[in-house]
Amino acid sequence: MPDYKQQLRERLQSRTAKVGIIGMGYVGLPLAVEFAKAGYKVVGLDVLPDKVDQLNRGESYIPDVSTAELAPLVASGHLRATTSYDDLRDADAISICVPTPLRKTKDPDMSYVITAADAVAEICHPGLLVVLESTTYPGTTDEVILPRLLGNGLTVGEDVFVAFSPERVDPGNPTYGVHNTPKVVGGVTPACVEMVSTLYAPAVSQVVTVSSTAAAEMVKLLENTFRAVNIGLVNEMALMCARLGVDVWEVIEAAASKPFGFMPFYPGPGLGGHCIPIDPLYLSWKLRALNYTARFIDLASEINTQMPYYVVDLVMEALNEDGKALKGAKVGVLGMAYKKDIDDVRESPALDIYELLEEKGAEVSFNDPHVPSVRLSGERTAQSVPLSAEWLAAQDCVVIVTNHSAYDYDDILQRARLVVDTRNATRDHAGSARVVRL
Ligand code: SAJ
Repeated sequence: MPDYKQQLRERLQSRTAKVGIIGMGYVGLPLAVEFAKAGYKVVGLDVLPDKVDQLNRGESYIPDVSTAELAPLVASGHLRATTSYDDLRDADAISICVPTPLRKTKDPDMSYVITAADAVAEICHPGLLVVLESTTYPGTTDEVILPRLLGNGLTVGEDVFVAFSPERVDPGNPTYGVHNTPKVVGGVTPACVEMVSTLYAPAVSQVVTVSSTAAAEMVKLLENTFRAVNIGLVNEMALMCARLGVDVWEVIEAAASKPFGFMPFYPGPGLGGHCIPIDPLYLSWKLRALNYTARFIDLASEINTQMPYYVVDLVMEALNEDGKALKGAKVGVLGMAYKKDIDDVRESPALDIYELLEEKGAEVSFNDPHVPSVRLSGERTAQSVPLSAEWLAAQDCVVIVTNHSAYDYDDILQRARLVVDTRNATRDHAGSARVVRL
């Protein structure tokens, strides 16, 4: 019986291993690049032929991966892309980096993970290491991935190795990337932990091992639930400060002067992105199946999802102060992306605010320097309008929903007559506009 663990260890340590990455998105592509830079031969699989063709031309479509960085790796043969799982048949290790969204019913959509797991099971062979990176509920690796691989009569920890390692990619982060963000890993057996640690060691600054795949799955959920719950707390602080007539932004800034035991979060128009609004609901869903209610997660989600309605109420009240009804008013939204200086509108609260304003009868338009157009409900689309003095002056109310750095807030306050600022973006700026802050 060959010693598959020793064979795999040698291939990984000598960098002669072939590594497959399933899903060449904002997680898979940066990981593929770091594995290729570490010396592995990397094959990235994606279902979109255009992406595969673009990658094989050495062209990047992910802002965090430059073409200048990608092209040499493709030219040297260390990185190539494919749409066929046949090209992964001789892989020594495979990382699964596919989406884990929510269904409309707010339940986990595991279809991408299951499709990938079934495909890997078809090509699974003795000596293969399989790592799930997609954010998911504790138990997924052991309950969804592992059984599919063992169907080949393999023994985990002896001739197949299975692990979980949460992705920690923060798109647009200028400081942290795959190479300098510690990588948490958990394996089904100690041998699996050794193999996954050996795989990642040359590609990342630090490997952090935990005792099980469930612990590794839970690490990621703690990280993002921590954010969602603290954002929910500070959003409720904003609602309470409004009732108290206290400036929540001043309170947070002063609290942040405490050098220990405090971490500032900031109120906003709601919770956007493909991580923070979604990951905690994977955890609460799993716990419901275990007859436990994750109260903090549910309460934070309730508060965060009602923030767009609160913003629309602020607009309505601000217009009312001017003797105007929201119905028929011109309202200009500044920023549709879910956070500043990015172009991603997934789960963006700006979309909710836009449509809620429309439902109230307002004449709504938006500007976002990073988002040329957005898709609205009912297959409608809206285009970003040029940020002109005329457009600003023509609005009965301008709502700052995303505080992009590209905006000239002095000019906005000079040109607009009424501004609802949901991000405290105008705190250091002045103009003739009346400003209402969250
Ligand atoms: N938000 C607030 N108040 C805050 C912080 C964020 O309202 O104090 C809002 C943002 O506007 C956005 C949403 O919450 O709509 C999520 O913002 P985020 O800063 O958490 O950014 P994300 O969604 O890009 O989160 C990612 C996550 N990275 C991974 O999952 C690997 C998260 O773990 C990172 O901590 C986060 O980036 C980051 O720190 O930038």
